[in-house]
Amino acid sequence: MDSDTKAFVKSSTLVNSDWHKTPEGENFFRKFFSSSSTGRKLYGVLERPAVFDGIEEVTYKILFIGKTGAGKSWAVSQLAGLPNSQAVCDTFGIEVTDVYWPVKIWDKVILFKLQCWDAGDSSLKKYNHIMEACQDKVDMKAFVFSYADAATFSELPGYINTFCSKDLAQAASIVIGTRHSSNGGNQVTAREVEAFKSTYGIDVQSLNQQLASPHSPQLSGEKTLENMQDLFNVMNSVCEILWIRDQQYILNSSITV
Ligand SMILES: Nc1nc2c(ncn2[C@@H]2O[C@H](COP(=O)(O)OP(=O)(O)OP(=O)(O)O)[C@@H](O)[C@H]2O)c(=O)[nH]1
Ligand SMILES: [Mg+2]
Repeated sequence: MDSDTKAFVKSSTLVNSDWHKTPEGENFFRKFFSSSSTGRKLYGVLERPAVFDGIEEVTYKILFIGKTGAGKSWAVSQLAGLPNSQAVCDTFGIEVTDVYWPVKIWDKVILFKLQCWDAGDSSLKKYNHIMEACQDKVDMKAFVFSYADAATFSELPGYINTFCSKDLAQAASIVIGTRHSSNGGNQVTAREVEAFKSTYGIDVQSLNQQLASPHSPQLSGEKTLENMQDLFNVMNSVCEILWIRDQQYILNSSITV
């Protein structure tokens, strides 16, 4: 892999990861959660969250990459709070889902609009125009594997080599593991994940398979917050990595001016 990719690895804690537990954070997050349906507020193409005036909004394109069945579509559903279908179904073509997520960086609240591009693995490999559209101006590559399927993990290096080509050198990277079980039974071990992290220098975050419960995710109550902790971990890491990448880009530009 190229050295540019490693440069965007999360190296510090800029995002306040416990902000949603503070009165200010909880008040803010209430605008993004609803007690009905999946718990999250969903937005149509022309809609956006009602947020306080003066909040900075930043938009990024994230491409989800991984073997078929790894859980790319499932992961996007989780991040967006969409209702989940358990049906096994390859994604045909490209699906783009907008996910809004507020974070507190130092003393500033920033609203991230993440455009999640999810193409079925077979469509991505088969059609050049799909590959080109997905790679165009992408800000982050989210490599996905399933803890329940070791092959999805062992094939990650091949995907990383393919997608970390020169054209995508400016894009940041993260790895998201789906179907993580806290009670053991994972086909991919914590030790293998740690070894992967130190070899590739890419942050690895996990989504628990129980996260999909349609009745649980309200933003109040200890148990509910615990259920959603992995969602907060993934979203905060994604935003932080993108933020660091931008700061490094600004720094490098100002040095060369
Ligand atoms: N409960 C649960 N189901 C999961 C998880 N990850 C994947 N699935 C299910 O596994 C199946 C395959 O996942 P998808 O998200 O469709 O796989 P994909 O990576 O999008 O595959 P392609 O579109 O073919 O490239 C679906 O039925 C998902 O609902 C998980 O962490 N928990
Ligand atoms: Mg899919």
